[in-house]
Amino acid sequence: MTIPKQTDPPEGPLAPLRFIDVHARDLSRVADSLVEMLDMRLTGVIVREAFPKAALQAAVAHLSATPAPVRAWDIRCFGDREPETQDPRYAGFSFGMSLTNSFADLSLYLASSAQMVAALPELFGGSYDFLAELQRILSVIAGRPVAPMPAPNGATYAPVSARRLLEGATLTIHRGNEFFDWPSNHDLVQRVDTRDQISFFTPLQPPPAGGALHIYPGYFPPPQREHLEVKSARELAEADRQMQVTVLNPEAGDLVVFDGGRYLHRVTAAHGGERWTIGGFVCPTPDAERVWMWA
Ligand SMILES: O=C(O)CCC(=O)C(=O)O
Ligand SMILES: [Fe+2]
Repeated sequence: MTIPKQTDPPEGPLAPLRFIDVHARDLSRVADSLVEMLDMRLTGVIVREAFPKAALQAAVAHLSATPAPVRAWDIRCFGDREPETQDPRYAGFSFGMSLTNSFADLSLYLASSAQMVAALPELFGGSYDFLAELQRILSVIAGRPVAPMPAPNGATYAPVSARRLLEGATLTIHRGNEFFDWPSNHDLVQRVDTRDQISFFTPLQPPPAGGALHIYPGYFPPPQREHLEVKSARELAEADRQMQVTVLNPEAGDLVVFDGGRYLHRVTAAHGGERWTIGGFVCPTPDAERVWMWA
């Protein structure tokens, strides 16, 4: 089996992976750690039991209802037009259109974001303010205020999207910094320091098996990623083992914040049930005074 040789990404060598794992009650131990991620002295943090499971389960129930309070988009719908039909081979959905799946014209994305912003207060059962708690935790990690990013004409980027992977669905190998020059990111790159895009997410409901986050210690270019993706799940798992990926299996309510901008990563197929997560991205503003979140 051919395994891609891991090299340095175009922007320079990668540091060895390093994560800090803390319980939410010890959050102060990861205060100001965002700057360490931006400087590549730290790959990420895992904050255990950041959110109550019952509120997260309420969000899954609300989003599963018909009609859903927020429209679901095919997670693989990269392109330049509105997807008309969802592709059953991929069986992955994003509640709230994600910016990467959007187009140069942001109107559809911003309409979807408005729907998510309007739905968020009720999504977690009404009495739990998920967004406020998420902003509080991220602000400790960022060491400065974290808030949803403003958009043109008084609109707002969605601070989070919810991701649903049906049985067998995956998130393929990618890294966030490669999205900055996509047409859909043209407004975003005016508003943030684009040195590094930091990912965050929390499982709403992990699948019984699979659905792990694999993070690669090195870099390989898109053609080799595609070469890997067509391997069987077993071969790809073996390739990942040989490449010494770091495997994260967060529980419902654990918050993962990591350097998904520089480091390639993927989510393995969900098995035995669906995988639900909610998350987005953060970057400091160019003056470093605050941090914007978007999805
Ligand atoms: O599991 C998720 O929802 C997203 C994982 C990922 O690719 C990211 O957070 O950048
Ligand atoms: Fe990612």
